[in-house]
Amino acid sequence: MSGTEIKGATSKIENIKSEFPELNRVINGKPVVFLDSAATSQKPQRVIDKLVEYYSNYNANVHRGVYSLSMESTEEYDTARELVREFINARSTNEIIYTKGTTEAINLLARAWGDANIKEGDEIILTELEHHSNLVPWQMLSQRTGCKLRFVPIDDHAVLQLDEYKKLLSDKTRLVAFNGQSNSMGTLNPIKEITELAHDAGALVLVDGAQYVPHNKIDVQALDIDFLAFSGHKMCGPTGIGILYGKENILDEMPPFLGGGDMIDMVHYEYSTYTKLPIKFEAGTPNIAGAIVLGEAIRFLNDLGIENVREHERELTAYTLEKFQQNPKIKIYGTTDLDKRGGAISFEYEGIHPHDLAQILDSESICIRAGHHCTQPLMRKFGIAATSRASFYVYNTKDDVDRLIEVLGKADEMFSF
Ligand code: 7TS
Repeated sequence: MSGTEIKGATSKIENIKSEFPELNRVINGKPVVFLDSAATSQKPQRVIDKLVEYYSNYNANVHRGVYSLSMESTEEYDTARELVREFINARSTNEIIYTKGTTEAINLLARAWGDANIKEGDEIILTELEHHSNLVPWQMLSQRTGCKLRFVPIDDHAVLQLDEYKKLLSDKTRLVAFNGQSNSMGTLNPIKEITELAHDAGALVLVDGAQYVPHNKIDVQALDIDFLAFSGHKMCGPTGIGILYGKENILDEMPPFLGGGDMIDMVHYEYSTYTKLPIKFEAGTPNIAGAIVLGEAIRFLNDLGIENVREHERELTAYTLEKFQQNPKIKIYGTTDLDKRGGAISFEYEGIHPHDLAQILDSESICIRAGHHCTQPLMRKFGIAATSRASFYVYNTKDDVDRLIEVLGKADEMFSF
């Protein structure tokens, strides 16, 4: 049935599960239904093949060798950077820094930009919706410098209160850092509006794009954001590779983050000078395979069309919310306005602890996440310790949602005694 289910809907993405080997697994006699893509996505065969191709054919260090293999690996590595540039519409590949992931990208920024530009009395605005990765590095910066962190509040539907945001902005604001899409509540935040207001106040903007970039079209020039962080593994790419985008003039002025090989110009015993962007921020042997394979993941998403990805998930989200709303025992967290949310749905099933629910679902090979989703302050705000979360990606189908609903029914029976 899966495959035919999506037909008739407007989604341009047919069932592509067969391209994802792990989704063809059957565990305990049940086909895997993967509903935890907010944590990490599955990988299509062509992305896996690219990893094997790299290690089988042109494994060699980049930017060092004069021999053909090194030139081949360097060319693939640089091509991947160009693919990333194009994907987010950056002006230049100098603006694309390879990192380990979103977490490292934000830490890089907090260290390199933060330490050089932030002083006591300055303010950084975050939101109540942030993942720990976009909280802790700024808390650490605040401890080092004495700057103050302020938080844009959310309403009961986990939507940012922009009127309150406007009140927080002042001539003390140096940076506004927020996620494009919440991993925990699914909220899609108005990037352009938040950015314009920040710029009017003279502040820079960082978008944590870990959940936004894999699912939505992003154009860093049109949005005029100063920094963007995202991870390859949530967008069909490998783990251990991510991106920090930054406007070239700002990155140029920032001191390096890590010191070592490659990032230097001249090294003396007592001091060194540093090379140009983007290598200035890429000390040591980078994750060459990761970068090249991320390039293949981007080609895969380009072939699908990122707008189609968003549309596909929007349909699945609408379908799921409709089914959830028919069951009075399910409490949905976050907004049900499809223009304001993506495909990560946090919910609570009356009388069943999220961890118990996740275990029951697992016994039927349905993978969802239960916990605080690395948003402990947000959970506290809602007066809960955890939620259950189902999150979608390109390979999910309405059949997946039907199986989730079916097993939720079974769980309900088990707990109704
Ligand atoms: N920011 C957001 C909004 C995220 O959702 C995540 C990971 C990160 C930052 C960190 O990304 P990383 O690749 O550096 O780890 N989110 C999740 C999640 O929701 N479940 O597991 C990881």
